[in-house]
Amino acid sequence: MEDKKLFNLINLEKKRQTEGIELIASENYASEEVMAASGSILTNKYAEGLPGKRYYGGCVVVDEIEDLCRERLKNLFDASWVNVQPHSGAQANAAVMLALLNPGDKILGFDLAHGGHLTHGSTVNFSGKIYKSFFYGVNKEDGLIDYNTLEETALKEKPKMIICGASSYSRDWDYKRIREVADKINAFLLADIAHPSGLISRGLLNDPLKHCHVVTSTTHKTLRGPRGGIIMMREDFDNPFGFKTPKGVIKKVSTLLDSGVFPGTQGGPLEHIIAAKAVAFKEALSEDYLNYVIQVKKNASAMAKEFIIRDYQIISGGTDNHLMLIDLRNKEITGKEAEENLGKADITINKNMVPFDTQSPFVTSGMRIGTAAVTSRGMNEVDMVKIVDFIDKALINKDFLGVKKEVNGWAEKFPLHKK
Ligand code: DSN
Repeated sequence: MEDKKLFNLINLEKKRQTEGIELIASENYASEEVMAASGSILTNKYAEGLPGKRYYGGCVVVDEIEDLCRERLKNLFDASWVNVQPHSGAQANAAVMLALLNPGDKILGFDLAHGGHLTHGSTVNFSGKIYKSFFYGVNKEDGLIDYNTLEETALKEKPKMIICGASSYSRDWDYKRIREVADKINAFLLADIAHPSGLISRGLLNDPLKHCHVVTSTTHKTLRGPRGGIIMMREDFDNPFGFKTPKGVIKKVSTLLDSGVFPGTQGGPLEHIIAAKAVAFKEALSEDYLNYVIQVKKNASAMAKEFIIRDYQIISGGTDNHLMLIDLRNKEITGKEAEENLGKADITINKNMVPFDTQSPFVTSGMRIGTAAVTSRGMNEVDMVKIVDFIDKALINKDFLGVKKEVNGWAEKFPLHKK
């Protein structure tokens, strides 16, 4: 190996991932086949356009790969149209907005400070700079989505697009109810299912494709694929509003979305990543993966239960999916301190704003925890109780080195990939 410096760093990161406990809710361990595809020779190929309609020669093989990927994704979510080219979830959302909105149009999304995502209208993001954004949040009393405020704001402001989906909300969504609101004002309904998409794909949570016009996701969280994005639709939502070109031709929404990705917001697709997505979708259709997502959910419930026993305050009182958001104020610890102190014990989490937080986003009052990665290593409900014990010991007793030693010895029992 020529580039010793760089590959030594990669080995250090491998050691970190192997010896520690990974609880960042948006991370996971992709399989060796997913990594092999993403590190393959396909990285050399330019393929702007779509299979059969490329702007470059030599695309025969990558056309087959992208078609295989699209078919597998359609099967996984029972979608009739998909685009597998977005480089990330943020890119997928940008493409959808570019395709369906005009600059200055109003959008209504879940507040980032309550658990939403930057690309759902945050003023520091393109979505809040190009479009005029409005927000709904959660109720202060129960931490659940405030559907009444969502409806009131939608009826008052008449946004052209309503966005549902979150990055730190532990409960399922009532897509049907939001669709009813969208229909009253003739708005597009976009669901960004980046976090729970793996659980949704195998029927463990409500199906957004049944009610939302367009659905986006990342592929590297609970879906356990390479880092990337996707866009999906079901046939009944294609062309609900009759988009017309200047010549009066009615365009299908799916055609607009394809152009939103390329040439709208991206150039050449990453065919090596598309191949890795294809591997991940095949895995996600398997019996093994179904058992995996069932266990992810069981592990999150077991962990939330144990945190509650130890007087940690879980926002909304529990979880329906793979994650939980914990308000640390009763423990007199900030999110920043928790992230730093757990890091010293080789436990990785991220600090997170809690709804109605009084701290800045750099400090925060909470921590977000997810079970997708630890479940990939084969951990079960008993192991979740052990992890909560490690966390509690590190945060409360501050015995970082003692806990780190225990964590490292214990993590050894759970290899990243099955042999
Ligand atoms: N998707 C975000 C997360 O949940 O970590 C990052 O953008």
